[in-house]
Amino acid sequence: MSKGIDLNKYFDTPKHDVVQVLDEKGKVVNKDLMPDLSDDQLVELFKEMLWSRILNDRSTKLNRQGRLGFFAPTAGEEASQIGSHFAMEKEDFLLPAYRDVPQLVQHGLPLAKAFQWSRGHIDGNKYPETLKALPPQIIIGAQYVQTAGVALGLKKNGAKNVAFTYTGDGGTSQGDFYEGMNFAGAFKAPAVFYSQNNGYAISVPRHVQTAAPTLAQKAVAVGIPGVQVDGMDALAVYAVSKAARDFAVAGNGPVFIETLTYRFGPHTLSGDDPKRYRTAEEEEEWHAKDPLTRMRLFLTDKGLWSEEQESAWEEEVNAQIDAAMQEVESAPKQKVSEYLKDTFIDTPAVIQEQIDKFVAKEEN
Ligand SMILES: Cc1ncc(C[n+]2csc(CCOP(=O)(O)OP(=O)(O)O)c2C)c(N)n1
Ligand SMILES: [Mg+2]
Repeated sequence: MSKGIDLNKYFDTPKHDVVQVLDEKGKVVNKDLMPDLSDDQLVELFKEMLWSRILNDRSTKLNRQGRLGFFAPTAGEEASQIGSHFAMEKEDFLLPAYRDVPQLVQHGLPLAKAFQWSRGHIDGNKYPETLKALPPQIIIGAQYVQTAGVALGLKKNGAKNVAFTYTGDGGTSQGDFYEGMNFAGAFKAPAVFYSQNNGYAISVPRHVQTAAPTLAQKAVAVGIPGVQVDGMDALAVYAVSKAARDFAVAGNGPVFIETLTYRFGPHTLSGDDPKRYRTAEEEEEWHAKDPLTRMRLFLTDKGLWSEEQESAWEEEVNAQIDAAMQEVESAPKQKVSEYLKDTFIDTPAVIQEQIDKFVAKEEN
């Protein structure tokens, strides 16, 4: 039996409050943290969130009609996704995961490209030169390592810009998660790492995923700040993100942010049924925290938003989506030969043979 050392005393969880600005009724609960945004900016933030919800709903329908392919629902995560992106500058670099298409489009990716990507068309991965972003990462955690590299590059080039990346709660169990944050921390690289904790990695609940009481505390091991924020509160997410960006640009190194959020829909539209692992009560509890509801109440209370404005904006967004879809559906179909041509700089003979075979087929 061991003597003198009580390991139970060595469990350590930093005690910090979850950052919150708005409560569920849209009331300001923390005036000191109220971000410095003009009325126009507050409205813009809400309009982007609403845009994201409409895009979610339309993408779901388009997928069911067979007009879109892969889609990872985003409803419920608007404060986390749009609130964080709102703190990004155009020249900042975005490294998203598969659920982060809304931030990508807000960062400058044409919506039609996002739809091409969903449909598996290679043109969906060909980005405008000016867009500082990589396509959505499917390999869980890989974007954390890439972000460390991008951020170090920004630092070495003397850019006053930051790399922003996102993973989920499940992503924090991957080796890449630690490697990326450790490297960025060691080199004081300007990065903001997000874990959007929506409670589940597909069907695996957060508490089964890791013994760590919070995900934010995973930052402690690599010596960088780790902040837990109410991920249903866009103003809180923005406030923390803006502080993190300022911190990184000032040369203090990276920040890790855990947003406490929820996805209202399934993991993806490829066969997941959340009813098999979530209760209706739990879903109701989270719907009561809907990020759109509290922002809408907040703005309406300030006289900045009305039902008429909302209907007009919905119409405009739907028209944007229709136009992007029309562009995609009238574009030439993907050719297998094109896809193969893009795989190598110097095409090996065996691939050339396949290209020739497909070209012959496509010409018929
Ligand atoms: C390296 C790797 N392992 C497994 C998968 C399969 N996979 C896709 S999504 C997912 C769950 C991720 O959950 P989380 O990180 O919480 O993100 P969320 O989808 O909830 O946003 C898994 C295991 C993958 N894409 N990459
Ligand atoms: Mg998750």
